[in-house]
Amino acid sequence: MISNIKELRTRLGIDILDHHKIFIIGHNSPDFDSIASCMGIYNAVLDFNRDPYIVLDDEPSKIEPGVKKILDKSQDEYDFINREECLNLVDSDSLLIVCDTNKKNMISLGNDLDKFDSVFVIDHHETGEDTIPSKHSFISLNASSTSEIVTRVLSGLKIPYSKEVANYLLAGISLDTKRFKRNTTSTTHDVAEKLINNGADIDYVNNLFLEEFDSFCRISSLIINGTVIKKYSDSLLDPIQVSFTLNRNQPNSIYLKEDYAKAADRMMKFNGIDAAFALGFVEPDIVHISARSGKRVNVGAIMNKMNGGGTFQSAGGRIHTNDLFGVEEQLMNYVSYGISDDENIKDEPQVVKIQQIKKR
Ligand SMILES: [Mn+2]
Repeated sequence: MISNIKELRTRLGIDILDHHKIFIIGHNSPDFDSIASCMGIYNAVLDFNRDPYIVLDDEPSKIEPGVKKILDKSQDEYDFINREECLNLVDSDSLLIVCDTNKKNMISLGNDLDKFDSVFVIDHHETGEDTIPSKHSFISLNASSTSEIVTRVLSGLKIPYSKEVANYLLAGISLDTKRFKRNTTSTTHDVAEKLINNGADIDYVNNLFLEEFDSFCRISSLIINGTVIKKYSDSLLDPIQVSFTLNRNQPNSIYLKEDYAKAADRMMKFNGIDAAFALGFVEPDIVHISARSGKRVNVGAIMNKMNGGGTFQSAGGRIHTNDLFGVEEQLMNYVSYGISDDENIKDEPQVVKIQQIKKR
């Protein structure tokens, strides 16, 4: 185990130079600290003239909005790959650098560690039974965050980084210190000052934290202003109830695909809702549908009818049209195909061919 930053810089530099492909991974469900430290290390690898990749295997819709914003903005400059792509690229000359965790079960490559020639861990959490076996590790419980450690690596090695990376690293520190209220040392403040001198902007960082609130408000307003609930069985005590959410006042509004998924997820939390659909434009003329259900309605079957797809409880699709209400009406008519207590539905030949909704 490496015991100080100076040794970390040297060891890391040697290990990077010793390999050709450098894979960098943070913990699952990335936060500002893990993604920022991965990006900081990415810059170091580039400076050493090696090929870096950041491995990210989370489903985009499940990534926290502030982190998602960083990822979307960085898409062109960083090589983000998923676990499968990584396993296709990895060879005997590959190094894996793990940032902001030291636990096997916290990374998507936890069971693939033997495929790498060497593993290097940089972290600030306690070790335990599940700690990744690695040739080199720097785990400092005194550091406020992995971003703090990585910033010290970058400045010690005089590796240049953009003001965006400075922002993300500052966000990482700010997250793990609850805005500099916990776990800080004088080093934490020195590092923050360095980041600000390198272009980090406190206002930008604070706004990143509000991203989640923005998304919460957007989805809440979509649900409140645009949800209708329809009954699909005549059982008085236990009717099948399906919700349909779309922006009824301004149907042309464009939302993120994830917003619809989250709206449908949120509707499913209400007692008495058996299935939830959220739909609307993701681009002009492209309607996206997210469908969720419990045990009584097969939304996969319904979305198949709409030329989409998915599983019993989670499905979706896209339709090229500018008639959002037309899509909703069609969806409402197809719900009966998914009501699962009708045993015949699965074997029924698809007599009703879906009509492509015509563009008006
Ligand atoms: Mn952290």
